[in-house]
Amino acid sequence: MSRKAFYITTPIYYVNDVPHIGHGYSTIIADVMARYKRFTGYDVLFLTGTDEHGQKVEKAALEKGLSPQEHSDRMVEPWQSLWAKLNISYDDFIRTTQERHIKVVQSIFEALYDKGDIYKGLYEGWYCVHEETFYPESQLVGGCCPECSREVEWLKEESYYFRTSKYQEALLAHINENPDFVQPDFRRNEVLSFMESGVQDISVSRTTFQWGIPVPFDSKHIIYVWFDALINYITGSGYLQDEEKYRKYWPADIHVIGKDIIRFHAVIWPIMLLALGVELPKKVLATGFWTLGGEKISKSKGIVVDPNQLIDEFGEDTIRYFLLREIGLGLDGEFTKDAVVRRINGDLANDLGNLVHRTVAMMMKYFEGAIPEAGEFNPIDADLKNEALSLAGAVEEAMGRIDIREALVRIWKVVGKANKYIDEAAPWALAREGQTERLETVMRTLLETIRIVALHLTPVMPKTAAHIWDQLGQEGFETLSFEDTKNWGGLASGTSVKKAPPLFPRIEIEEDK
Ligand code: ME8
Repeated sequence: MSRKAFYITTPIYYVNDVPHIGHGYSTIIADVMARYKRFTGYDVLFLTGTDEHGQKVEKAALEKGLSPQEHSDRMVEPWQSLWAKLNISYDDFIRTTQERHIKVVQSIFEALYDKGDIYKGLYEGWYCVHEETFYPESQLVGGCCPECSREVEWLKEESYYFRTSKYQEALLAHINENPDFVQPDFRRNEVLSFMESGVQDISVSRTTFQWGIPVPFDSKHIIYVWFDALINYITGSGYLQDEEKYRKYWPADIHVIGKDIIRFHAVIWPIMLLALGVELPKKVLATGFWTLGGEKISKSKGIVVDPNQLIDEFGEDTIRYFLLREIGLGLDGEFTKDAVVRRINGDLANDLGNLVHRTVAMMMKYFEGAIPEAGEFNPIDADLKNEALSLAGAVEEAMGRIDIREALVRIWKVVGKANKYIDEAAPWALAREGQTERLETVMRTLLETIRIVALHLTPVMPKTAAHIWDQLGQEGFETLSFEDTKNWGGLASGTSVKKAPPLFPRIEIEEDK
């Protein structure tokens, strides 16, 4: 039987600049879901990429004295190298300047034109180059862009329009019938109230600059960058290129996006698909923003946290863990190094690291590392075992809601319980009193619990999970699956643990600054 397919995407990022930690956030969320789904047996397609057309990228290129294509070719590198550094397991990286994408965009534009859903008109109104968005006068704030507060440009040019208004009732019905389509709920309400004021036809072509995909039947026009960019999701699924792949992966299961681009994804994109007669994605998941001093982290505002530096300082798993554990999905979070250090010293060094380190050290001391069999269980052993085994259900439930934070909270509950178990079972006293059989049971119970915890950590902290697996002296980490978290007694007999440096050294804080 063929495995069930799961298709997840990130926003495709503008190449006008290098990435910051906020971009890392949406990509990490998608990566964790992709890894989790693979772990649970799905055939996953995970797509990310770069958005390379439009006035903003053209402007950035001109400022550097490069052609937009040269500029884009250079700027892809910092994105791809950050994803490698963050251990992002994407299956495909799409660039909107690729031939495969250009062809799909042009075909769609032409099909909608032939259908009468794209028509020629005149656009007169405001445009924000930074947001690559048209704004009606009523939406401006103090005459500036409502999103980024920059100055807007007045445009007056011939333009093709997309008949968005025609499909608003159909989209409303879809959103009402599929409460999960836009998540979290409060974002769905935002979309619904935006739609109440009526969806206007949108301008989908420009004539006053060059950098874009030409309208196939009217070379004076280039296609609006958002119309082009949104199509990446379906290009990536094989649409109009590979029928079998497309059938397998489309509709996408989750589009992970930031809250700033929700209207494009929850209104414009589904309407494009409705017009094409293509099934809508199952879910649009909007994340919140990371802020610094209360302001959205944004390269162009000079409010940045360099993810490369952070990874060099703290390690990629720590950053992955921090971003996912610190804030609930959809909410904003303030990024501070102090908060990162608190998580390292608390959850990672004190709780998880210590559990593994203490257990391995005791194993070396009492059994020269050789993993023992367990004897009769006492109630405290059974209690820890049940807690560890019940993690699978709790994690499944949380991940089903894409509540990665809750999954981590549940995992750490077991970590805490295991640390408490060490204190209660007091292996050192058992060793001192020569209660070898009891000591064997306690150590085996701890090791099995750590095995289960390590497996559950795989999607969020793949490197750490592999390190723990190594310290447990086990092999075949790559072939494990979520099912293995449901068994007790999974440690191979006759194996020995291996001593290693602490997983997360504590970071000294200068307290009295
Ligand atoms: O909007 N906190 O690209 P973009 C959290 N090309 N997430 C943040 C963030 C922050 N401070 N800053 C950015 C575009 N992001 C379009 C998308 S998709 C068809 C086209 C994340 O480079 C967030 O997910 O401006 C946001 O939606 C995305 O980066 C936009 O990146």
